[in-house]
Amino acid sequence: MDRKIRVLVTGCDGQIGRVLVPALRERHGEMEVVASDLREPEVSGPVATLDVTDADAVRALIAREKPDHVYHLAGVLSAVGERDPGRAWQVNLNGFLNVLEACREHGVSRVFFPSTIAVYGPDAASEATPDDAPTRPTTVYGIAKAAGENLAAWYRRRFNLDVRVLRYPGVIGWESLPGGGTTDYAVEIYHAAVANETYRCPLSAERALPMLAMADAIRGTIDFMAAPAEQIRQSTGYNLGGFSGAPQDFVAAITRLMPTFNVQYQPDHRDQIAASWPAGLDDSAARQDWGWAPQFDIDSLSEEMLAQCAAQLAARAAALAAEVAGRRYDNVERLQRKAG
Ligand code: AKB
Repeated sequence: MDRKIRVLVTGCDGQIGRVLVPALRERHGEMEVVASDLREPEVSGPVATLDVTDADAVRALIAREKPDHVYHLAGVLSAVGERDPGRAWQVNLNGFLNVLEACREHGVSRVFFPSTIAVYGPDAASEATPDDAPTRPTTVYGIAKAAGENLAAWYRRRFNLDVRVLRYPGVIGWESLPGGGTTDYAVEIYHAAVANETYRCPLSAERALPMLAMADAIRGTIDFMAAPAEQIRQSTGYNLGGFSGAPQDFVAAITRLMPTFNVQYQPDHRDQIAASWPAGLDDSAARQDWGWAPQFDIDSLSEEMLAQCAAQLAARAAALAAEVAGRRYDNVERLQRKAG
């Protein structure tokens, strides 16, 4: 365990933050990792409320906590961003600028910025898209993230601030739910399957996108931030590849284990967003430079997801049964007291 590093995480209650914070605490020590979010964070340990669009608040928190590393996860995802472009821009770009400025002023040594496959647009090669493919995104989310990547590069050049950028694909884990993204379906589909529900899929059956298991995303992020600076040779951001999957591939992987699972395709605006993104990534630069290697494919991930989502559902059902039994017992007691 490396106890010498103090860490601040923004957006800790998001899909990745909920899993990254415990992993960072395992590595650096519980008291060394401050978890912040817009509202009082749900995790225990050192926490703070932080609106990243408030530059003074960002500066004050960084001055107080004196982190060595900042993982800036606060962000608005693609589907929500298209509905509220002003907020997406405010949070995803201005929020990042506030964090970078405060980090520069207060001597933070390393900053992590989560970018995305949404920085690519229809002009990039769709299969095995390399890191240096053109970034001409067609969503506000992608535009703000591409600007954020360039801002990170500027802070590296101008101030020698070690800002590291990964381009995440859709991240799939059972531990937390995504909110407002185009790739959310790839988590929701497993929860629907174990609940024995028909899943209404917002993407068309054959719409392939790059995907990654949460466990791989967390390990990759931590390894990336721990890599010696001389191994990081990126100009903008590294693709973090896992596998390529379309809704029909997830359905096939699920029905191998749950043959009665049923899906209805009802493509909506998210299908259009997905159509502008790559189907698969070339992540050879990350593999070569700092040893990235994902472990899950769609079948091994599906086994894990179904087992874990089913266990969660069973635990929720057991908790509900205990609650109902408790209330019944209280009611019987109350009635008995009333009667006697
Ligand atoms: C989204 O769907 O918006 C995100 C992403 C791919 O960046 N999961």
